[in-house]
Amino acid sequence: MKIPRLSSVAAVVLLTGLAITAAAQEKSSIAQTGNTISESPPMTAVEKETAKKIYFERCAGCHGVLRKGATGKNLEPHWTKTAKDGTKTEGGTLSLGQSRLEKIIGYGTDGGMVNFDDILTKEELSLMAKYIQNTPDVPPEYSFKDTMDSWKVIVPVKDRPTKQMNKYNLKNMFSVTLRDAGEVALIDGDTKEIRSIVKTGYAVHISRMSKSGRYVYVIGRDGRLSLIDLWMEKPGVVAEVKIGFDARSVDTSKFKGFEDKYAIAGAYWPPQYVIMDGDTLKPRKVVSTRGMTVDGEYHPEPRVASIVASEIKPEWVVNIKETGQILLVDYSDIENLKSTTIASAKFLHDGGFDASKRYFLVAANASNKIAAVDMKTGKLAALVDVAKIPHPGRGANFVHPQFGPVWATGHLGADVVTLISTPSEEAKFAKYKSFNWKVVQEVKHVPGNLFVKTHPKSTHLWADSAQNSDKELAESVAVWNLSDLSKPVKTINVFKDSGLVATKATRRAVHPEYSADGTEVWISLWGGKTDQSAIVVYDDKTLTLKKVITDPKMITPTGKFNVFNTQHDIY
Ligand code: DHE
Repeated sequence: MKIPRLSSVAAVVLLTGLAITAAAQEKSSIAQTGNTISESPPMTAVEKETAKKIYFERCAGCHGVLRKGATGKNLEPHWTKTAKDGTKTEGGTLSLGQSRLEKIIGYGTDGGMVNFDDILTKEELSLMAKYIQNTPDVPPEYSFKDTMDSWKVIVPVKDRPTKQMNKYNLKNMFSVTLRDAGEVALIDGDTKEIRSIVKTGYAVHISRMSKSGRYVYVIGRDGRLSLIDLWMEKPGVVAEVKIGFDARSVDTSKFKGFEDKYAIAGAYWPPQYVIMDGDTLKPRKVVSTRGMTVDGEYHPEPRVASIVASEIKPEWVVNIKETGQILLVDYSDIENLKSTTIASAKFLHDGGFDASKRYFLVAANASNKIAAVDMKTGKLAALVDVAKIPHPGRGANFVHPQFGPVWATGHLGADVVTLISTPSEEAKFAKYKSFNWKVVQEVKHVPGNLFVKTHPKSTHLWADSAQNSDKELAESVAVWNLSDLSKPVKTINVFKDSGLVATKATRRAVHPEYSADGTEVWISLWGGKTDQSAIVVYDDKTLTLKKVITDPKMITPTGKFNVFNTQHDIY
């Protein structure tokens, strides 16, 4: 299956669908021996600089800055340069060489590598093929001082409102990622009006809410963290800090007594996390995540993937992608920081809580596993084998008619939604105990699923297929009735419903998100930077179209974060 690019202009486009299997990954880390490897193709300083920028923006997300491989394949020169004698590597896939690399980058592969022939010129394809046969550039480190120097308070705490100054129903506000614009749109969930468009980091990624729901934390792929105060008459950015050169995750302190006190953000490069004051983003601590993988090998680039705040202890779960180590970082005394290291499986990515919020379930995506951490005991509760490349987003929790409480994950690389039974302390669920941590059902879907979602008040499960190579499937979502998961109750072509003018561009239907009261589902129609995009709102009960929100400023909408649901981890 050739997986298409996510967005024609997205800055960092390679997604988890590019993953190779754990077995192949294993092979890719074995140094090639015995072959005589050719010299790296020469490049001028200008060519190198250009290629370095393209690599960082478009390739590093999956392959890693040091090219050790994670979701994408290892791209170190011993794999990419031609073997002079033509002998094969242990994977059988011979070191690649210029012409083969150009083809792979241009057209993609069946293994999941996306095609770049329509965004990179022929010259750029050739340049990138040369570049990855050369030794990787090691980007600079980013110190506590650098973080401190980047810190800006735009509106000091003393000048901020002491009560909500606007009349919006903040609970039902949505913070919407406008990915390629480097902005978020704050959209009123009641009126569907855009209340504010706020400049944030480059290729902005996710939003998270403070425990009180007053502050929105937005992280850009360039490591820029923006703090938005929803109490201002016109909500806007009140503080900013750059936590590294490349980042994906952020959360805040949610334990009783620490509400809104701290924020934490995780960097891909340098591999580290930063703890800050919650209301000003003043940096307090930078902690490196370099260290040993669960297999006992040193890794120089273990990137910080998802971060989530526990509500039962003053702790954050910090998932380290390449090492497969899950850290429980205790923020009760940040001067004397303690953390627990839990070994799980490599290539940790995204995840969410079970319904009781005692367990955090995270995808080890290129290992085809889900790891569950018990937040109460601070131990690994389970490591569950699942189908290829799980990608839960935050997952979906509901009570299965036959198996009791389950948590659902979709898959990029398989045509199922997996349901895993989760423990419950409620007496009425005791009868399901024997199913706990087992895959109890694989619901038939299509590959290329990025996000699944339901709501405690809903009777439906929604799943997108945004990464499917079929245009129609990429533009559609499937909905199941929770009482009968044998087949979708409806497959909705969101693009057709939107009434947007059809062009060659795919408008991917991505990331279902509920309104605060659980009655509506919002879905982004994600086109390229110059295509008209929209958010399409459905009535969750009748599964009928309610509203199409579109605006020239709505450029590449992707993730949508309802304030109340994000604040309380409702999914
Ligand atoms: Fe994401 C969550 C990493 C590409 C939309 N994404 C996450 C998380 C990580 C991650 C680690 C979990 C954050 C957390 O919970 O703290 N994403 C990555 C990548 O490394 C990757 C694969 C490639 C890259 O180079 O960035 C990538 N992600 C994308 C996209 O292209 C998506 C589809 C569109 C976009 O806006 O960038 C995308 N990722 C999202 C969304 C979430 C997310 C919407 C949050 C889901 C939620 O419901 O909370």
